[in-house]
Amino acid sequence: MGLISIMFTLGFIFIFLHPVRGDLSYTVPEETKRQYVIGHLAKDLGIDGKRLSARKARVETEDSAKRYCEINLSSGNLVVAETIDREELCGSRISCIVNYELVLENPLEVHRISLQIEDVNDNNPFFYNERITFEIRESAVKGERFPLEEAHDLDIGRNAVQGYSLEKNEHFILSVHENADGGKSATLVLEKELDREKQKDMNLILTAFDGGNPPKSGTAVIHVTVLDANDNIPVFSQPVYRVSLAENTPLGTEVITVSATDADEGANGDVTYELSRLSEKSGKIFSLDKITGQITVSGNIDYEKEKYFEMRVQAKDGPGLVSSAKIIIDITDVNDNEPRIILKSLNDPIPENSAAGTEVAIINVQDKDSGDNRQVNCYIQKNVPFKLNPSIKNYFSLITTSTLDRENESDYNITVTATDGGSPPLSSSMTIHLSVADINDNPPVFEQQSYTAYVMENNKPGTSISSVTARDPDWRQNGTVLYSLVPSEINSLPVSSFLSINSDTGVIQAVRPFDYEKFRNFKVQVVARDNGSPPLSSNVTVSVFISDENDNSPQILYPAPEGKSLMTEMVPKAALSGSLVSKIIAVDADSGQNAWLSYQIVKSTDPGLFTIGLHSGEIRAQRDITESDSMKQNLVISVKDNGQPPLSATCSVYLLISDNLAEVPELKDMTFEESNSKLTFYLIIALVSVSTFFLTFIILILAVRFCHRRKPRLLFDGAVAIPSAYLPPNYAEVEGAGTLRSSFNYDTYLTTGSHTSDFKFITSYNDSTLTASETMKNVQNETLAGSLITLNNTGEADEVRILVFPLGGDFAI
Ligand SMILES: *[C@@H]1O[C@H](CO)[C@@H](O)[C@H](O)[C@H]1NC(C)=O
Ligand SMILES: *[C@@H]1O[C@H](CO)[C@@H](O)[C@H](O)[C@H]1NC(C)=O
Ligand SMILES: *[C@@H]1O[C@H](CO)[C@@H](O)[C@H](O)[C@H]1NC(C)=O
Ligand SMILES: *[C@@H]1O[C@H](CO)[C@@H](O)[C@H](O)[C@H]1NC(C)=O
Ligand SMILES: CC(=O)N[C@H]1CO[C@H](CO)[C@@H](O)[C@@H]1O
Repeated sequence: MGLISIMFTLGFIFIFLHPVRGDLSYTVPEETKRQYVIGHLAKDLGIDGKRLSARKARVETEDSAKRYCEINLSSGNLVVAETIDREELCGSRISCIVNYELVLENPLEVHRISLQIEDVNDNNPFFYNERITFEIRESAVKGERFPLEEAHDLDIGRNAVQGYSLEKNEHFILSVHENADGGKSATLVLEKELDREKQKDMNLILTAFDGGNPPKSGTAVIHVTVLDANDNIPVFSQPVYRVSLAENTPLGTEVITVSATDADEGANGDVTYELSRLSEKSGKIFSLDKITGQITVSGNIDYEKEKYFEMRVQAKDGPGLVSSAKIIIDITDVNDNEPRIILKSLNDPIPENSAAGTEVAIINVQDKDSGDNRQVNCYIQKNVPFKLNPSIKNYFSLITTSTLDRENESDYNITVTATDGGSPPLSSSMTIHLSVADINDNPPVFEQQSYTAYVMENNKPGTSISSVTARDPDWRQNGTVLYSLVPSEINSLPVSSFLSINSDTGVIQAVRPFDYEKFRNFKVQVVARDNGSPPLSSNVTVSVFISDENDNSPQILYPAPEGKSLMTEMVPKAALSGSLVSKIIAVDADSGQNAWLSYQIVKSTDPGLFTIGLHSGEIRAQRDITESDSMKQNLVISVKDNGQPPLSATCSVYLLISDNLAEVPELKDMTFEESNSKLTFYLIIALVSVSTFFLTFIILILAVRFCHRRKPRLLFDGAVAIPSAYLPPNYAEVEGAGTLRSSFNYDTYLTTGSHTSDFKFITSYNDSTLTASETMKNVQNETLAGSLITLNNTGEADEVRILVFPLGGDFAI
């Protein structure tokens, strides 16, 4: 449009330059209404207005160009035909001139009319974009500039944009400057730093104004978006997190959740957590959720190892700004440790003679817990002679409460129990094994108070006769028992020649055969001694009783054994039935049944004439003796003891039925029926001659000593004295200990069973009175005397043997 106008105007000027007579130039403001008088044309032309119409004055345009002015023929004025818009016509050109031709006819005249159109402030400044947006980082520094789009105004000159103004705000100001083309433009200048966190965005109204009168203005809105800068560090909700936690809390338990906030947005505000300054230990025990900040238990918490944990937690935003807070976790104790018992010293074994109160062991108890959980109570069981004595802190000494006896209780299991004060309490126990050491405090003790041993006579040497046992409850050598015999004498021989004892087993053995007939019992002392140092001992009496064996055959004292006796009993012819004729006297050195003798007639001249008392040995006539009976009667008598097997002896008794000693010579025949050899006869002669001297000497002595005594009797009346020497040597030795023996009636030892008074002395002899001994002596003497008389009467040498017995006192001669 502008360009066309320019071309048109140039062409118009070229064409009308030469024919123009006078140019008319007028100025007209734009936007005037129709009929606005531009100028007085007629006057300017100098012609009467009325003539204008006649001359058909008119304004011509070239081509079809628009005609903005016309001529009011009636007034002769040039007036606005159509409202002119300068901006439309000339745009931003400074001068806006429209040329027309004024054509007059009659005569034809052409005048150039130049119409300068004046600008009127009829347009507001305006911005092409009414909304101007900026994104500015909050980190932008003061003074930073942000050029603004220029405002436009269709008007020109003063009516064009003259300046800008900005709504008042605290961050920005405007800087206005002139452009190269003369326009004005503005720049937004940051006056104060932005803070997204305070104000995320803002709208500022920018006003552009022109210089018209009145001025006009146009506005635009500047929208500033503040872009985030990571200018905020994460901030924890608390600077220090403190929490207490019981030990042994299960894994996975939440301890605490930390939280930190970051005012920035997006990644700048995304907080992640991390534990820092963490010991390796606590790193295993706690774990932190990076995102949620939750701290959980991931390991075993042991109060006894760590009482509290201190760590730092770090919060980090996306770009890496960090802040940290402290976490303190106090661990509280739980009674999870049982007390521990430690044996510090032990005095084992302890001698049994230790005094009450002796210290045996030192015990220490410990508990790793704290507070009440640590208070430990310690005790032992009741049934032992020990007690615990509290000593300094947590130490106890175990002492004895009485003396000990190893033989009663050789070891102890002492259970020490420790209980703490927790709830529930925990306890533990320990067994102390304590041995009691031996002291040689017990002598050996025999199982019996005394021992009695029975042994058969004629035993083999080495026979065990008894065994003693002593017990010693002490230990090892202190309880090892050794046996020995206490040295003593038996029949003036050392005891060791009779008995020996096995020192280990206590078996007592006979060393030699015993002879009941020599001694029947004896006592020995056995000592049991232990092997301690010093040794302890005790002793016991062993009574040894020798039992009789039937080893002695009956000894016939009267008459002398068969074939050796020349003795003949005189039987009165007038002897009646039942009268005592003679009596066999026999003894047996054995005792009891072995000495219980019985008599039997085994052969007799006239079997019906005599009988013998089975046990008395008294020979009696069985019937009255008659004239027809043979004068010489011969009896063979067997004497048998009651032993097993029985032993026996026989003898012959020669009876002469006669009242008259004159018939005696026949004796010789009778007795020499079995005549001895001449050798025997000479031997007897020799013996008699030696003995005669000896006997004469004795007779002399006896005659002097006993001249006053009564005459001895003959033995026919049956009163037989038994010489004491014939009695077994031990008849009178009766030991009180042997009950069996004491019950025996010593009468039974007597072989005859006779009630004749002369036997009584034997019974009284048992009483061992002094008078009895005297009697014995008398008896001996009587017998001796009696025998001598017999010898004298018979004159036979055989009687000598009998006489020797009482003198020598020995059967062997
Ligand atoms: C032996 O020990 C028991 C318990 O162990 C006790 O009752 C008794 O009195 C003891 N006897 C002696 C003799 O010490
Ligand atoms: C002590 O304990 C041991 C082993 O448990 C056992 O052999 C012994 O018999 C016990 N002693 C006592 C006196 O209980
Ligand atoms: C025997 O007893 C004595 C003290 O009388 C003691 O010293 C010794 O150790 C004991 N022997 C044994 C084997 O116990
Ligand atoms: C035997 O024991 C008694 C006391 O029991 C004592 O008096 C005596 O001396 C002891 N004898 C010997 C030989 O040990
Ligand atoms: C056609 C027209 O508007 N004519 C005007 C010309 O001027 C006179 C006087 O000034 C007016 O009266 C007419 O109306």
